[in-house]
Amino acid sequence: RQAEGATVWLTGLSGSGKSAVGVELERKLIATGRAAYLLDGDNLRHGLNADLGFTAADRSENVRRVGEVARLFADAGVVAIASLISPYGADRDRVRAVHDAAGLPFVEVFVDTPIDVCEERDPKGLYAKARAGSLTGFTGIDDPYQVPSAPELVFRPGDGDPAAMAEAILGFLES
Ligand code: GGZ
Repeated sequence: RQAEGATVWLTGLSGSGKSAVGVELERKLIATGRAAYLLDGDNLRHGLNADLGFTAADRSENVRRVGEVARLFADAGVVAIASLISPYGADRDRVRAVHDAAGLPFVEVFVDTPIDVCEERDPKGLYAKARAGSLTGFTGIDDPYQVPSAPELVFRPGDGDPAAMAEAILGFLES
């Protein structure tokens, strides 16, 4: 096992900027010669998790699977960067426990972008659909998001752009 392996777990609402932070973090890690791999929830739903929807049970299974994949990457010496809404605290805690049991660092990062900001961005028009009732069970509108109780890092929009947030995560990883 390589000592550099770790999992950075980005959690937050749709449109919070998780993926943008993940992309920047992956890019910066690779630029400094480290192995990193971004596991993006939305992308993985086309392959590994193509059988899963957005019920509570399916979201839990989605988080469990990506958590296991992240652990394998971390075990191989890669910095796994997971970007999933991961709305349930118990599911995130289970992923943390799996890493703890394996002696692998787990860094939970709460991308705490308020819902009104996410809704204003609405890059895919999903909030508009959820408000109109044509998309049901949307996180933050008519489905829960449980705020992390003890994340290693929290970012709010005033903390800077995704590159600045990625830089802060890099600093945390190095310390
Ligand atoms: C939340 C949904 C939903 C519902 C589709 N609720 O902003 P996006 O589009 O690109 O990212 C969201 C993505 C969420 O997938 P995750 O795997 O991260 O979710 S979870 O951790 O809860 O399993 C959003 C889109 O899928 N999307 N329907 N109902 N987000």
